[in-house]
Amino acid sequence: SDASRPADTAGRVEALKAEILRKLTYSLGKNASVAQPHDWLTAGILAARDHVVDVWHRSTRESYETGRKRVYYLSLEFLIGRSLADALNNLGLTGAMAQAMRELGVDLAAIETIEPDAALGNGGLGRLAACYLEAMASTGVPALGYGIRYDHGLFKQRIDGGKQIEVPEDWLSFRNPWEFERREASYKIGFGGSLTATQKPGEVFWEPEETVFAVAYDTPVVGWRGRDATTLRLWRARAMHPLSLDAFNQGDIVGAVAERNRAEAISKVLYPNDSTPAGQELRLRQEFFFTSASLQDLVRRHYRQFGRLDNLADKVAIQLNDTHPSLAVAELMRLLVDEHGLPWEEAWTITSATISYTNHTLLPEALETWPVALMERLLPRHMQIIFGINARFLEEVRRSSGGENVDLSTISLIDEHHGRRVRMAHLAFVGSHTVNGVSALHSKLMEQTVFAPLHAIFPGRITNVTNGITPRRWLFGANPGLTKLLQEVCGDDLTDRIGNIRRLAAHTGDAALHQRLAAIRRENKLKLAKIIRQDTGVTVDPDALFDVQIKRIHEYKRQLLNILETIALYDAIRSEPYRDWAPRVKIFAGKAASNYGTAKAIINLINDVAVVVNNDITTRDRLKVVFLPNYNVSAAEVIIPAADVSEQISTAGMEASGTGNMKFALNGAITIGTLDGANIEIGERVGADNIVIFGMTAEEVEAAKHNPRPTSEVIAATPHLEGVLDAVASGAYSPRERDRYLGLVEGLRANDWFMVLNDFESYRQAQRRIDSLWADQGKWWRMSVTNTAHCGWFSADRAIGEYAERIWHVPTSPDTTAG
Ligand code: DL6
Repeated sequence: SDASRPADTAGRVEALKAEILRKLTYSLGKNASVAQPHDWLTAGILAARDHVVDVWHRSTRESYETGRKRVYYLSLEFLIGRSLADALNNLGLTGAMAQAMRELGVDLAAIETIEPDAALGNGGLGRLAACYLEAMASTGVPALGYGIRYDHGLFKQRIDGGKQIEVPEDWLSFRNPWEFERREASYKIGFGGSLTATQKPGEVFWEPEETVFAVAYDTPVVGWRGRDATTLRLWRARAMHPLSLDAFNQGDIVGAVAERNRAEAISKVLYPNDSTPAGQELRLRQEFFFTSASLQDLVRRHYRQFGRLDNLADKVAIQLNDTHPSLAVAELMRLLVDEHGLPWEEAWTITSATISYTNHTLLPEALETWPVALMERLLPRHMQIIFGINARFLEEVRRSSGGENVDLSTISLIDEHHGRRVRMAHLAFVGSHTVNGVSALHSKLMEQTVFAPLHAIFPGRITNVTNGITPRRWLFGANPGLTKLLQEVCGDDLTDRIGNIRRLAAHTGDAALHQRLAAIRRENKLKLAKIIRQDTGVTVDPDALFDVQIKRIHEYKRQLLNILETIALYDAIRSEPYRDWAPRVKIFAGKAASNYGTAKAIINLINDVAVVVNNDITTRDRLKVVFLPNYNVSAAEVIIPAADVSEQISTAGMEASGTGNMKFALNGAITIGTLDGANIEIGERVGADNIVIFGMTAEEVEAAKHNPRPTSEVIAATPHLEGVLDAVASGAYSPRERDRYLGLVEGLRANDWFMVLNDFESYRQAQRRIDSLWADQGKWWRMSVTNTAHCGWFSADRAIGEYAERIWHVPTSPDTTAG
């Protein structure tokens, strides 16, 4: 997967050695004889970074000189993971760097693993943003990602007595060698205060009560073969007055730094809530902080370059990653009207021609709204602008529809039902030229449900761009063994044209290929088994089927369904121990939001079941259950290439897309899944025989919610279910606290909102289908090959190509997206 040319390797190695030693000596002030692993890591990163910077400067200069349209990707989350291996791979320097380090007495692979994960995100949404920045760099789309430089990313998870313990994450403790602080690029961000109308109609002077600085930190992101680079610009909050000397001199030490603490709290920590809006003032301050800094920055850059703003939409595309940055609509209006004196109508035309919005969830509890009163207090001018947008919008609808057939309360930006709140998704929708969902099903449901009234007014505004993943990190980087084999079969240029992976389909039945694939998988499983042993103390058999569910813990993702079925399997093995059971290792990993009690109880249950199952000698070589602590990007890179089965079992209609599902399938795991999100599209591509689908459809779920079948009836009609629920509720898995799961089970018996009971039997049968498929290894590997062969389409390059063509209207370089 290394893009380096063998011919110049020797020269490169020598040059890299010299660069590393120079960094070690002059940037870190260390002598090689006393350097610690961390020093070597930093020196290696700094050496690699120089190469990235060369690309970055060329790329930025080129896009500036040609005046090309640029994409600004606003995201409150970027879940990056580690960067060194990825950057080296993209630069084609992996081999040379490994050799250079080796000659310096250092093991590159070992030091790569001490790079901390940059975990500035919760899950899929943040990881998607990271994949897209890399894919834009790989497909020649000039782009800048804007976000927050959190001092502390997503918490670290420890498992203590089976329970999740959250520990603060500290990725910056050794500083961040990838970034450049840009003190000169700092902006004032206002909060609160008063408004005064100026002489000019429509223009308002806002005098904030509080002002903080946003300071930029830039990280270059290099694309494949080092052709181009994009920028990740993260904002850090700083106080205007870091210290009050007066207070200090009067002995008020705490008061002296109060302003500083309040200001810096904004970029202190990532909100660990996944799919639920955090109803906290600090969260709103974070959203406005990074949105305002980003817009001030891009407007200033544009104005400096072109000296005018009427052509903003020709040169700038702003993509809102979910509703977190949707204040961009109001902030861009404020900048254009109040700061640049444009008339409202013109400003509105520019704003809505520049902004587009991606929706990532339809869960009603996850749709952001903010109380009008809070907005008025914190952002008085923006609230006024939102009222202005809303009044014009509603008036326009009323006029054009003649006031008929439109319930204005459903489209208003203000929800009047729950104590006046601003609907952020409505704001983003109305202020955008295009709104996209992230899988075909999700986009269809957007039209039919949450956005139906707006869709009726703006038909054609909603479009779909099914998510994608970068094959550089998730195949070439994470699974070098498979990549090498794929290059042999599909051609060396597979890494440039992921579409060529389809050539593998001609070899579906090749037994020799199956054997080689099985050997590669086994190696990957051995590596994972070692980590499992280190982290959980459990020994697992690499020849067992590795059945994996890794993602945030959430009721709709249904880890509970998985563990309940595991219990049923455990019971079945115990009652017929002499049957020929396919040995399985059930692998779970994922974090629960710290305030999400049910999700934490599910983690606890999985761990409790693991203790019982793993210590039972009857089932010992047939079933193991492990919960790997502290799931993150780096863990996923080891787990995914080792998976035989990929669990994608969300309640249909609830998982917007999923991206883990794509990574597993590309690496050859067989999906067991519902007809939800992108599972459907994976199924369409690999064919119904090569995926194991079960459960209710989204329509059936919807119908069942409106007309629920009594859970007692469902349980009575489902074999094994009562026994499983009883065991859990009565403390069979929590003997020292027998009622630990009483609430969890009672909750299920009271209401099966997530269709865990309803889908149980169908899931159980699907698992038994998996067993029989596994028993026929020839068939298994045919399925696996088919999955890999047909999942190149889920490349982030394809997704970025669609955004570029249909939403941003920017060209991509044709050679990378081809195939
Ligand atoms: O689009 C990326 C990712 C999807 O793959 C997941 O299906 C979806 O759950 C996730 N959405 C969120 C929503 N959070 N908020 N707000 O994380 O987006």
